[in-house]
Amino acid sequence: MPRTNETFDLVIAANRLPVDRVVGPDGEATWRTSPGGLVTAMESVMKGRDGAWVGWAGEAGQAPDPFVADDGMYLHPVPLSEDEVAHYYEGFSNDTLWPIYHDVIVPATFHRYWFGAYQAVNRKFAEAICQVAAEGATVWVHDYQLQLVPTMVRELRPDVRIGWFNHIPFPPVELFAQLPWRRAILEGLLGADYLGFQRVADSQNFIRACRQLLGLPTKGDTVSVSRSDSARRVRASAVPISIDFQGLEELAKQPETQQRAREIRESLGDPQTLIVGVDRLDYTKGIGHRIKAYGELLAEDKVAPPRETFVQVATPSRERVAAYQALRSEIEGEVGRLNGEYSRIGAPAVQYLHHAYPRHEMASLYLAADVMLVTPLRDGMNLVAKEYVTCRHDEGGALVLSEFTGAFHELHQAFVCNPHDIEGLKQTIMRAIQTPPKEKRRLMRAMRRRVADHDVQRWASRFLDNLAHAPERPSVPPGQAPSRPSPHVRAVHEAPANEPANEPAPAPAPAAPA
Ligand code: ADQ
Repeated sequence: MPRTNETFDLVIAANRLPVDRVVGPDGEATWRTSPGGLVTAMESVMKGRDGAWVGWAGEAGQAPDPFVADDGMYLHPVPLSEDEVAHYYEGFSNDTLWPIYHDVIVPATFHRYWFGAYQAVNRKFAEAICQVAAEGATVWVHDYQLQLVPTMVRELRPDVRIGWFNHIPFPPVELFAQLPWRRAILEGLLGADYLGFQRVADSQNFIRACRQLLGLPTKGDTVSVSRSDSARRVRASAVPISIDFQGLEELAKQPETQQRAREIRESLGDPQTLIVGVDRLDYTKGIGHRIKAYGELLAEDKVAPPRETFVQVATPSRERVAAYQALRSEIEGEVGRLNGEYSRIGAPAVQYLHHAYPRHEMASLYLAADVMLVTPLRDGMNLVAKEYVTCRHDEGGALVLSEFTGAFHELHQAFVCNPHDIEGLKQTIMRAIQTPPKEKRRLMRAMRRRVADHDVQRWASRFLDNLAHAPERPSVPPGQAPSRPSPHVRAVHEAPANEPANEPAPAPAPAAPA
């Protein structure tokens, strides 16, 4: 395998490079690193190491040459053609895998030529990784777009150590089995030494799929893979992602951020309760269920603008995929209907914003929100929930959190909901509004402690530690107990739904979805 002169001990591969193309006043394009959780985490693990990032720069056609970003990170773009973007990214990744991995909330689309493009692009990524990986390097592959990469890299470069992390759920075998390419995907992943998932249930789903669909022996959290010339064990476990607690809390504490939060509230007419939802406009996020519940609360006069004001931020997302176009029409139609019926001049029932915002504006919005609605039907983690509690250094606010998020398995003091249960969701929203501030502060304090102790830097170092020791678990140095119980030891069947201090045991969910 040919290598460039520049090789690195740590190689990150993700669908997107952490950069945005910026065109200056002279018309010249430059690339600027886009701040984000993953970048912060990778910066922390790259400190003192030689690191490179392989990914697509976000525009079809020619890619820029490899370059060093402002923060010193070496970025190696993988060019994708228009067809590759349409078939590998919008098609197979977002219209085949995404629905299958999210409980088939919308039907998945299967096209053999999409899978062909997925294979070809995964090969491009594998080759780019091998070009920049030094002898014996650590390669960390991210997410569902690159599931064939681990085996492709192993075949080209048996000297490197390969880890893969799934940002989204891994589906139960009954759903995964629908994929015509299920064997290829599992075999692609099994090229890794270590596979990290958001929840215990996700890693168990993966291990079960290997056993049932490939007939491979499994024991605990490992899968045995033997070929004529080699026998290996691959370890899969949960290592839930987090956010840069310190960085975001600092931003939320800045006087300008706090001032902006006050301005937001004032411009909304200083409501008694500001209720906020912030999501990518995606059918997994349960935005429609939330709006339905809120509409019924308006109809029943339990909430009324401007006393209660609801702001829904829906970030534009995957706008060329048909299911997302349909979702946008549906949500915007529903918001229009509620506003037509329940708004008064100067007091809209729902304030709907279809925009992306800079980080400081998001932090101000979080600080302004008395109640944050996080109601996905299925979500790998949901960073909005963690960002919200991180910004609440004043210990104010209340988090309504769906039990179908990864975050639910960590933030036990949230006001827990099943978004399919519209009646239950309405009651939970009302409880979040009405619980006395002192009690809410206690709950918020506990959630903040959790995120502060399990931040993104800790996530990244845990992942790399697991990868370095795989297929064994990393051992704790003798005489030194782990500082806190690992988040991933909580198995899903332990039913944390019943645990939140503020929640009575939930009633059984009604069978009919919304
Ligand atoms: P996403 O599905 O994108 O991520 P999420 O975890 O909530 O979902 O992250 C969204 C991010 O976008 C947050 O950092 C949020 O602040 C930001 N954001 C949302 N709306 C915005 C807006 N209008 N303007 C600016 N920023 C906005 C996938 C998986 C998740 C998993 C993450 C990380 O689907 O389950 O938590 O990866 O692993």
